[in-house]
Amino acid sequence: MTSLHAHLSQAWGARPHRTFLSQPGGHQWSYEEVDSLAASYGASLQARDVTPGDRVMVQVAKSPYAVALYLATLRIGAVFVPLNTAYTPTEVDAFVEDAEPAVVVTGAANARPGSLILEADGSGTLKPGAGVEDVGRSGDDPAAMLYTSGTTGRSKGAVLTNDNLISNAKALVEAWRFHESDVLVHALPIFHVHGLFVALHCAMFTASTVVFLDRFDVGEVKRSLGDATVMMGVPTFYSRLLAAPEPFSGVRLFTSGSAPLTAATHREFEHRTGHAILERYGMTEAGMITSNPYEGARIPGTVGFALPGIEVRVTVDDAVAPPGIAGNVECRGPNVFSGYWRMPDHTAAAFTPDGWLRTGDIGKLDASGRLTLEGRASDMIISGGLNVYPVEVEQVLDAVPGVVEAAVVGLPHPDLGEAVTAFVTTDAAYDEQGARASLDAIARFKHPKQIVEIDALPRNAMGKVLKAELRSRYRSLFS
Ligand code: MCA
Repeated sequence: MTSLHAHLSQAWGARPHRTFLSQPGGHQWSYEEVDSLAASYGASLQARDVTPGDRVMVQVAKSPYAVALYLATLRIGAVFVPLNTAYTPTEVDAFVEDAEPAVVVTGAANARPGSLILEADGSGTLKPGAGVEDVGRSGDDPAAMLYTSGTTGRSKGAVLTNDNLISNAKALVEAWRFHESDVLVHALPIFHVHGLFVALHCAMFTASTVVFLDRFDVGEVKRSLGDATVMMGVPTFYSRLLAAPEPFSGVRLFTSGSAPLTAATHREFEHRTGHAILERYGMTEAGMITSNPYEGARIPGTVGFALPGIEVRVTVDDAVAPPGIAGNVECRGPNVFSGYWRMPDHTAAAFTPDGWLRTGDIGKLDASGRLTLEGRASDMIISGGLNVYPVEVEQVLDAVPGVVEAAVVGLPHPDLGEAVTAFVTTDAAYDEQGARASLDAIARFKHPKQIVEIDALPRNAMGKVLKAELRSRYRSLFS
């Protein structure tokens, strides 16, 4: 029994009638119900000639039907490729070209030639079929591929195996003491590691219940927390909850990740609710890597210790750094992905010669092994838990008539943590409306919250744009 689906179905096998996805004011989906829908979707995909190892690309609204489609893909041994629903057709074209999916499933609003349609209410052209038996998969076989953007602007498909996902889920269940009586408030999207693998897998591996919300709505989340024991969120969730906090007395665990949780938010949340948010750290290529302890001090500004079975080290100039010295954070373990899809050079570059994954983050370990992150090696921006690579936005702006040069940075933002901000030098042909129109080629969460016209971009003697100087000079733009 090595496939992820085999592990999951064994976990809920003894309690098939237990509520899996509970939609407030809506239907309560049992594990059996979701999984038998998955078997039916699996048959439909097989009828479209989807075979093991084929990619199933999915850009659909969050719904129980979408969860069933994920499980269907696992059941037939295909590779699940979820996409952010905010991606534009132009962005999706690039993913389709790269992944060569056997099937693309979208909502009607994002329909593309030949795609199957699945709406949030289950309607569309993806009809349940007769049912399907699980296709056996080994632990090394791919289960999912998630796209991460890169410093070059070209997206890379991170291939995650069955074993990657199984081992990480088990580590989290153990570290966070997940158990069958947990009720998890789920307000995250399900096209990223956080909402799909961290949150849903913890629930599925323990056959516990998920209060399944379409999106983060602060009122709905607060109501749902009344009957819940766990919530997982990005820091923006917590800063929004702080606007009107409550004791949330039934909740045993709040976790935060995908972006740095400020020490101020951590302390304020603890002061006002009594809960010390447990911050953890991960990345698409490795799932979850470290976590603050369930028992023991959750120290604001730190991301805790390596999860069970995972090793973390810090290196400087290729040598392992002693405690207290900041350097490159690297990790190793069964959680680490198998590589980037059809990109052997990028895959090789992602690992050290002795096989550790280079996370791209800068941090330091203390003598007890607790990790503190200090920054990122790249200019990547994390806005509301979503990664944005400046080069992607700069490429669009550079092509706008009237833009001479563009530089994009993340600036501190009270709600989103960092806000995408563009600095442009312009000539007479520039108008901001035209620039905004060009940005429609990329997802709206990547659009600069402000485009600032300046006389000249600060540069060093080599002519390189000094982004740190822009960040420092304009750090109060959004405060
Ligand atoms: C929405 N908008 C954003 C963002 N989200 N702009 C910048 N950054 C964002 N994150 C824009 C929309 O384009 C829209 O713009 C306007 O805000 C309103 O959209 P809406 O959907 O109503 O926004 P929201 O509900 O306020 O969403 C904010 C959010 C959401 C709740 C923070 O972005 C969110 O759920 N983020 C979580 C992302 C996540 O799961 N990340 C995990 C990936 P306009 O008005 O111009 O159209 S990272 C991961 O998985 C790693 C491995 C890990 O460690 O976890």
